[in-house]
Amino acid sequence: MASSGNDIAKTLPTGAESLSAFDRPVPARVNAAGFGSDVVADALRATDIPYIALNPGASYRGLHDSLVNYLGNERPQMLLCLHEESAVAIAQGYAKVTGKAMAAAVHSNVGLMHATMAIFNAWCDRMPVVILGATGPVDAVKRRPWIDWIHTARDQGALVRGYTKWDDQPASPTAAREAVLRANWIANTAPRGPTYVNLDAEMQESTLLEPVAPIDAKRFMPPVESAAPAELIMQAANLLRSAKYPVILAGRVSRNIDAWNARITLAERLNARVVTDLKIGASFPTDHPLHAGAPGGTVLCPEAIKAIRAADIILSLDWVDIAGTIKNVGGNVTAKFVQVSVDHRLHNGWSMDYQGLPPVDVFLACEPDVAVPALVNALGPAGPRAVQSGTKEFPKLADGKLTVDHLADALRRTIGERPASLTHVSLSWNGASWHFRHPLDYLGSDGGGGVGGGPGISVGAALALKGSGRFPVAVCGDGDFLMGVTALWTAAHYRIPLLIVVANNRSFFNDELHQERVARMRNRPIENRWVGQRISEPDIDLAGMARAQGAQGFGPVTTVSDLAPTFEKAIAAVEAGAVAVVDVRVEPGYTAATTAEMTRKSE
Ligand SMILES: Cc1ncc(C[n+]2csc(CCOP(=O)(O)OP(=O)(O)O)c2C)c(N)n1
Ligand SMILES: [Mg+2]
Repeated sequence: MASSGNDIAKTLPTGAESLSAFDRPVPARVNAAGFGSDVVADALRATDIPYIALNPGASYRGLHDSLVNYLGNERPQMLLCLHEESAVAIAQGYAKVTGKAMAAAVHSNVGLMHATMAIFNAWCDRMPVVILGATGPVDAVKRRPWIDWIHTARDQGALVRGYTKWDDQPASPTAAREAVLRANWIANTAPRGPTYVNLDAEMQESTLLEPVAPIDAKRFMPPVESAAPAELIMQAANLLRSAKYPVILAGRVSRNIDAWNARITLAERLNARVVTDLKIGASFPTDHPLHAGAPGGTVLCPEAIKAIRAADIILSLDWVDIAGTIKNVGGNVTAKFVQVSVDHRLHNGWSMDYQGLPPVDVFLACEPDVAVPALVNALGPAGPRAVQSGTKEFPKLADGKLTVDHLADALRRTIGERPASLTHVSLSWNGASWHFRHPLDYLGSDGGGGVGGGPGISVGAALALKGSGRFPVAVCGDGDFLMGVTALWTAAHYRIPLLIVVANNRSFFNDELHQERVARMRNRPIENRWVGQRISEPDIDLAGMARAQGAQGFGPVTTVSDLAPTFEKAIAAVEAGAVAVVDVRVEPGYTAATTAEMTRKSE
């Protein structure tokens, strides 16, 4: 089973075909590379990257010309974005579905500065993105006055080096070709992440004195697989076999359905409770009897806490934060740990997203997709075991005020039997309100906690899902939606169907809870928690903002009874090819467990 990326890309339409009607340039009848940037464009095509999301800038006008007039705006096709943050977020969302990198191009200095949060999100989410940037001529003599000087910096890559896997500033077209291939190779090799190539404007615009020698590009981007030694697999299997109360922490895994089924086989073979995490994409069927409660975000559900506390052996499938989880369940975890991960290869001195150092008894340095079938094999067959059953009920809906649970309930019922992908959920989302039964049912969170990523990530995911028969739907907080809303224009322009439902509590509510907690700790009035947080007076017309991007806007929906009829209309619009946004005015509030955790008086 391939662990690098997954096979979804093979089963989906290439997308490039479905968008090829848009933004067609007149034929430029250029057959041979004539400039440095033509060589870069050829290298990009050799990577098979179908799209390059971008916001333009003179620093890469050479490359821009090559993409349009040399490649004819296909393979890769440009996706124009209104903000660099959405360009990179779209690439992140695309990778969440396909497991593969798309490209994003950003202008020198300022464009890269705009892109940084999205790059950080992709980094923490371990999603591959090939970012192309540029610099004014490195040779100062060649710089245009003023603008080329302000948009040139020494070591521009330093802006993003702490949260990219690799960066380069190649000095010649041949070196740039190598840099693009290497950037693509490194981004797509586990642990995946963004890479950055800074293209000198002068190098791009230089005339080729002679053609660069052709190469077989595929040979420079070999697929890389890691496997754990058989002896360690056996040690892990022996530990797991001896377990009375095994727990699997199902973390960063691929969207591959065979790997999904292998995890079910392993859990059933061990009779292990399985814990999943809303921070990352679906990793185990949440309505399986072995799934412990509902998937949590920062706060684990009581069933998961109980299972982890009781565990004697814990198998982490690249769980995002083992040490933090131990802390969150009260610290008294006596289990032995088997860790399956290659994440340590990425850790650096700048970003601490590697989390606390966890105790590990057997370490399998490979991807979970590779380890799980090997463990199943090593364990060998076993008789049927009694499968424990947990409660899998959807949240009870309170009468009266419209809550996020009402929103989720009506949305789930209206979507009905359609295969749907939740491309994003709000911070207020209750993990119990939706079952994930396929790796594409849920794509995980923004990764880096960067609010504003939701719309762009969802557009990128919807792009990858276009034509797959899966219905893309996002639930965004109003704060998240407002910061990223202009990403919707890109979806509208390229006719990428997508439904976004805004859980609009008219507040940056997460931080109201933080202010409440501080007030409790300091014995100050909690009534003031809303000041500097509420987004009202005036209320923002979210449906109007959607319409302004070329999407269809619905709402505000203010009553429970209006939810389903409005969702029906919005779903019909999306099925007819539109981008639709439904503004739902929800009562501010998080799940009881999250609220209790966030507002407790003690540290
Ligand atoms: C770029 C960025 N700015 C600020 C924050 C701090 N922050 C975390 S959650 C949050 C509120 C988000 O509001 P919304 O999306 O409406 O979700 P809600 O908490 O209201 O459900 C903020 C401001 C952040 N994480 N990222
Ligand atoms: Mg909000």
